[in-house]
Amino acid sequence: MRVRKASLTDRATRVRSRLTRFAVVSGMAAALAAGSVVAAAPASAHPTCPSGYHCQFFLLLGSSRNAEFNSDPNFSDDHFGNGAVVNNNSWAASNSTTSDYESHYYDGFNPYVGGPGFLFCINPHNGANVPVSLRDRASSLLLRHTTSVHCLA
Ligand SMILES: [Ca+2]
Repeated sequence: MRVRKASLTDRATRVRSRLTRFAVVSGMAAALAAGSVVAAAPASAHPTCPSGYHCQFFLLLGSSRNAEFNSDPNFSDDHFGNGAVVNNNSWAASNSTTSDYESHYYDGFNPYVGGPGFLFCINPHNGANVPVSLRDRASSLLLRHTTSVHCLA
């Protein structure tokens, strides 16, 4: 009974967060259509990602955030500022490394160099909103020094 109640609560929370996302994205689309917002790819780490950290965002860059100082093999115990779990739930990422580490994101847990599940990477001092096909998939973070991998930003 307890488990069932918890799972219903989780489902309700998820539905609410989807609705919130829909409202936010719809609002942005309307603003874009009205020409009141200039869309531009950020050329630097997002200012809300603290120096030395690798950040994931619930919605677009600058929205509710989680910051990691090191590689993290499992996002299921990490939460955004709004309380939502980070695992399979992020739409954007930013890299404020102070040691030239690239942020490499993977679909599964316990990633390793050359292993399966690589989704995308973010170069030092950059940030990006993740393409729709890669949203809500990142489950872990692997920091790598300068690689030849083509990153989102
Ligand atoms: Ca995943």
